This record gives sequence, C-alpha cells and structure tokens, in this order.
Amino acid sequence: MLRDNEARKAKFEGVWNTIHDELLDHFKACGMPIEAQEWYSKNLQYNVPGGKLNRGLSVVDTVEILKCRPLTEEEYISVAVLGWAVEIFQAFFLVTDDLMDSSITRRGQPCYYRRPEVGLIAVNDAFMLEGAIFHLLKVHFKSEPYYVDLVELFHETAYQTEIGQLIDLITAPEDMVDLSKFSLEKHSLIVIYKTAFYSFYLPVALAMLFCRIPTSYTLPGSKSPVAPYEVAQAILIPLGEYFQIQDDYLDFAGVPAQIGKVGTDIVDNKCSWCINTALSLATPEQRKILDENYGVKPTQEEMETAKQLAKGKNGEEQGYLGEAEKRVKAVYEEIGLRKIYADYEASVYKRLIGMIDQIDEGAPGQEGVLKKDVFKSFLDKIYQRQK
Ligand code: GPP
Ligand code: MG
Ligand code: MG
Ligand code: MG
Repeated sequence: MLRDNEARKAKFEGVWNTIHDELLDHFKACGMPIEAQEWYSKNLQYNVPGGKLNRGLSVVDTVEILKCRPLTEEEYISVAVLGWAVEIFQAFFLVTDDLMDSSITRRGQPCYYRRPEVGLIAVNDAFMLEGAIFHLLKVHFKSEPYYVDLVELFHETAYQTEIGQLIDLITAPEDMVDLSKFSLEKHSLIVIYKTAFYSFYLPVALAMLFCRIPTSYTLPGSKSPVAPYEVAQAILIPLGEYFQIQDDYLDFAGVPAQIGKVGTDIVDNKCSWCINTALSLATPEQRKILDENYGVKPTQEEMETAKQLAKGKNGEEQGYLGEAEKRVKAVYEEIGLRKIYADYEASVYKRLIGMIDQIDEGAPGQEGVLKKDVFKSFLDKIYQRQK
C-alpha cells in the first residue's frame, strides 16, 4: 500500500500487454484476417492505456485494503483484469464522447475518430471495446460465484453513465448558449450520472465483489445489519461529485502551470459548478453579463494576440483570455466564488469524514467487511488538491 505511486502504476501497466495479447489471440482464433488484427490492436492501444489510470488502480488499491494484506501474484493479475476492464470501459465512453462533442484532442493526441482512416468506424471500435470487457470477465471470472454480479454491475453502470451523457448533451449543446437550462441541481445530476458512478462507485464495488463482501452482514456485538454496497455508494457518489466540482473550480481558479492545462469551460459553454453557482447568486446586472459573454469564443483579433503572446516566453503557459471570458471571470470574482468554494470544500470534507467514521470495521485484520481506509485514501488524495 505504501509502495511508491510510480512503481504501482508500472506494475499495473505491465498487465496490459497480457490483456491485449489475450484479446488479440481470441480475435485471431475467430479467423480474422491480418489487417483486422492490426486494426483491433490499434484500437486497443490508441484508446485504452494512455490515461492516468486512476480508476483501474483504485480497484487494486481497494482490494489490498479490504484484504488487509498484499496480494499474491495470481490475485494481482485477476484484480488487474478488473482494473483494466474499468479502463476499457472508460475508453469506450471517451471514444464516443469525443465524437458527440466534436472534440479535437484527447490525452495529448488527436481524438481517435479524427484519424483519417477511422472516422465513423470509431463507433464500431467503441462497441468492440465494450465487448472486450465482457469477454475478459467471462474468461477470467466465469466460474466465480460473483460472476453475474460483475456483469450486472458493468451493465448498470453503463446505463447510468449513458443517462448522464444524455442530460449533459441536451443541457449544454456545443455552440448553443442558453443559461436558463443550467442549474446547480442539474449540474449535480449530470455529474453524478455521467462521472461518479463509473469513476468512483464502480472500481470500489468491483473490488468488494472480488473480496466476497456480502450484500449484508451483521458484525459481532452489533444489532443492526450493514448493507456495505449501499454504504459505499452513499459515500462515493458525493465524493465523485466533490471531485468534479474541484475539477470545475480548478478550470477557473487553477494555475495553468500546476493543472497542466488552460481552462476552457467558460468559452466552451460547459455546465460547470462555477457558472451554476454564479447564476444562483447573480444580480440582474451580473446575469446580463453572464448571458452575453458565457460560451463566447475569442474574436479573430484576440486569437492573433494570443498567438503572438504564445511566441513569447510564457504566453502558452499563462493562457490568454479573450474579453468575453475576462468579463465572466470578473463576475465570478465579484460573487466571491473562491470563498464559496472554500466553504463548500470544508463542509463536504466534514460530511464525508463523518460518514466514513461511522463505518464499523470489525476486528483489525478482519476480511470480508468494509474498511474506513478504502474511503479515507480516496478523500486524502482529493482534499484540497491544486491540480
Ligand atoms: C466525458 O465528459 C464523458 C464521460 C465522462 C461519459 C461519456 C458517456 C457516454 C455514454 C459516451 P466531458 O465530455 O464533459 O469531458 P471531456 O472534456 O473529457 O470530453
Ligand atoms: Mg467530451
Ligand atoms: Mg461530453
Ligand atoms: Mg474539467
């Protein structure tokens, strides 16, 4: 558990080649021609392994915490298959999301659909990524008593994420600014359905199934039964919402050199926590400024200035704000968004710690029950992050 992050990541990445080869071997065994083999391999390699791997790694971390001991090599491989299944799941979403959002780049390279030979074949390639998840589950877990639970969990989480994607798409269409569609309640729904279920609950619930945590248990000395999956969800969903609110906030207030990107939510008309909070507090005058400037792209002239600046030393790192974006940010400052965020962060932290502290862990080292550390380790990684 205390192994250094780089080594943990490298070990997890090491299992990817095995999974890739296993998928390719099955594909070959179906008699697929060499050009199709190459295509499938490229689909997998282009879309699955290049991310931060946080979701996949959290399956491994959670199993280690729940088991209260390091994993055997055999266990590690099985858990890593579940972790990579989550990463493939994410790739399946991102390939299609980039098409729906007409995005340009992802993970520092052109979006997959924008490769000239790919185009709309990306839709089928995304379906194949989804198919790969269930193929892997069958090969590795078919004989386990919790096999159906794994399959159901992926199906249910896909459905939740698709529901979230729908409300995201119809609330904030690209290039159709209508702030009357936004609200903090909708923001919360979008974030929970589009991100929190698959990014936070799914990895932990997979780990819990792997560790044979039952749907209900009563600890010795306690009268009331525990429903551990419900407890986990009750903590992880608000935790996921908190994580996305941080992401939205850092898009506005983060230092580009620290967060590694220049925020684009204002220009891109994103249904972000910042705009929703501002809308909920704006005076009629401020509301007018937001309506007129949110989602407004920089002018041609401003783009030229930005290019010139980028040639200078810090231009690119500093980012360059068009006038419309500056006006929106000025309203955010007037409204006191920084203080509102700091207060939110303090209160959500307190609420989550309170929920985590109520977990009864049973005896030290006891297997098959929830552990506070599963949630504490998530929260510690996130709390007051600046990037
Ligand atoms: C990325 O969100 C998309 C998802 C988290 C889920 C997509 C779900 C589908 C059913 C396809 P985004 O578009 O807000 O973020 P990004 O900027 O990463 O594209
Ligand atoms: Mg997108
Ligand atoms: Mg999207
Ligand atoms: Mg963001």
